[in-house]
This record gives sequence, structure tokens and C-alpha cells, in this order.
Amino acid sequence: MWCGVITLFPEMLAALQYGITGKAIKKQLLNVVCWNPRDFTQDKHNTVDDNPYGGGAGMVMMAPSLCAAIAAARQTAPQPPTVIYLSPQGKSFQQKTAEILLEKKALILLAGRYEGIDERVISQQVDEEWSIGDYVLSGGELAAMVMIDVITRLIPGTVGDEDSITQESLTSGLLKYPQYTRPEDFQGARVPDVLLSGNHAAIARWRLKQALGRTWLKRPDLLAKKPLSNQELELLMEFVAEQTEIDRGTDNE
Ligand code: 9D3
Repeated sequence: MWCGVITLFPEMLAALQYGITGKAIKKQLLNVVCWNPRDFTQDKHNTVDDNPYGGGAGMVMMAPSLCAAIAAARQTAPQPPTVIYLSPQGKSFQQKTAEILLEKKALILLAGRYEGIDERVISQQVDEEWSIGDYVLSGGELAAMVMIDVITRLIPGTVGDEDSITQESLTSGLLKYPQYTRPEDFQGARVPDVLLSGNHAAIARWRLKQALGRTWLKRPDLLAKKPLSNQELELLMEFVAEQTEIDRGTDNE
């Protein structure tokens, strides 16, 4: 995966050197290259922003240096890249989006600052516009890093443990089951017996039931989207029945 990032703050992308993305870079499964529009300015003050025509608050990133940076990135890309503008106006970036973008192999991610970028850059250079959620960031860099992180985890060979990938696919679209590690007893709170039983079928069944139950409790919106098999429905009904007993047992009504 090749990612060219257009940013006024290339140092921010150093965060990708850590953890799974860091490993992917070392293994050359991921290549992140930054271009700073400031390096493509012509004036002596290296101006990258200016006031909006028509007036109003804030500054707008200027087209000439932005487009020169994009042109430089295009020249370095190993294949014709998809140019993505990270913006609050974009479509909502989801796991499915990452799967599709992974197939593109070469992306240019345009991170804006200030109030945004000159509209002509969008109409002339941008293929797709993505947002990472309905909240206000200070700029596109964190959004670009979020996208790169999510996409990188989908590159074969990056998320080391093949077992956890298989497990994840079995419970896809669900929240994670509860996890425990040593000690067996922490301040009187014990690890569920089934996890100590060594009965792998019983453990798998318990985990799927917990994953279904937690999703029902905490993210019913996810469950509504997921078609359930008969076994999954049965496990969920068991969980709901047990949950109802627990609710009755407490004195909160
Ligand atoms: C308060 C400023 N807003 C005035 C109506 C507009 C605005 C401009 C620039 C809001 C945020 C930003 C900077 N945000 C991004 O560059 C951004 C972003 C985001 O803020 N939320 C979710 N996804 C993204 S992707 C890029």
C-alpha cells in the first residue's frame, strides 16, 4: 500500500512508526510519503493560506502550492493514485470503505487545515471525499492516520496472529467477547469457569454468546444489520434469558 500525504504538518505522521503500522512500514507492506505544500510556495514568506473571497472568518488553503504538492506526489506514486480529501463534508469512512480503498494500492490523502481548501482543488484534483465521524477535528492529519491505520490492518501479513483473524471473521459485525488473563482471582473477581475448563467447543460457544449478548446490550444498531444463523439466534436468546434473571436479581427495579 502506497500512501502519499499532503500536509502542512508532516511530523504528525511519525505516529505511524509505532505498533502494527510501524511493523508494516519496516516490512515494506506500507509506504507513507509526505509532501508539504509550504515546500511548493513561490513567495518569500512561504504563504499557504489566505482570506476567503467574499469575506468571513478563518483562512483557506491556497490552490497553487496544494496542487504543486499533489502533482509531485502523483509523479512518485507507483501507479495512478486515487486522490482523497479528508473533510467533514465527506462520506462516512467505515470498515467496508477501508476494504475497498485497500484494493486501490496507491492513495493520495489530502489533509486540510484552517477552514478548508480552495474549492478548485477539490473539483480539479480530488476523486473522493471522506469524513471519519461527526465531530470537529483541527485538521485532516489525524483522519488520514486513522484511515491508514485501518487500511494497514487489512494488508495480509500485518496483523501477525492468523488465529485472531480467523476468530475475528467468526464474530464479524459483533463486539468482542470479554477477555481475561492472569490472575485467576483478582480481588475476589474470578475468571469464568468455562475459560479454565480446557473444553474448546464450550469456550467457542460461550464467546460467541457473549459477543452476541454484548452487541445486543451496547450496540443494537450493529445487531440489526447482521443476519443471524439459527445457532446464533439460539445463543442470543439464552443470553437474553440469563440477562433477564440477572436484572430480576438486582434491586434497581
Ligand atoms: C469549526 C469549523 N467549521 C466551521 C463550520 C468547519 C471546519 C473546518 C475544518 C470543521 C473542521 C475542520 C477540520 N476537519 C478536518 O479537516 C477533517 C475532519 C473533521 O473535522 N471531522 C471528521 N472527519 C474529518 S476528516 C478531516
